[in-house]
Amino acid sequence: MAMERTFVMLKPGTLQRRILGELISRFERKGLKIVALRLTRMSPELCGLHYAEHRDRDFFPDLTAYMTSGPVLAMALEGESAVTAARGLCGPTQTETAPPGTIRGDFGARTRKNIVHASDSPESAARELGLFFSPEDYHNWEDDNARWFV
Ligand code: 3AN
Repeated sequence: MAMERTFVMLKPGTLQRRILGELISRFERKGLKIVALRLTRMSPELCGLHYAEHRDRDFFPDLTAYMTSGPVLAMALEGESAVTAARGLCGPTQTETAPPGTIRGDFGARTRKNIVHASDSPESAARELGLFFSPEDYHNWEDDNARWFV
């Protein structure tokens, strides 16, 4: 296992439904360390960069409309195998069949109104973090509880 940094984004529906705090808690309770946090509104250009691999998909216009409809919360999280850990908390992409216990299984009803994003590899995490954060946004605070999570 390796220490990793990953990117998680809580999408506009999360704020609308007032479940932002509840979702942040899930990542904290897993033992992941928040090292950067930013509430921001995505532009269509940023959405195109973030979801570059989906630009030609039929759902892309809907995805862009949703992602730019309100603020998102961008998070940088650190921990052992943080990429896999965060993806596991989110659950599979198909929200309709995501298992209970995952964020998508517990809070989401439709894939097109997905409420959370988490990077799928350390390489994707580095690229996506670069779209949302500058080097000075990171806080490398001492984690006194780290020994409980390894
Ligand atoms: P994940 O978010 O699990 O990494 P991706 O990268 O395949 O999954 O998809 C990015 C986002 O695009 C999804 N979270 C969802 O909002 C949307 N999306 C993906 N596949 C579909 C689909 N078949 N129909 C509608 N929206 C989709």
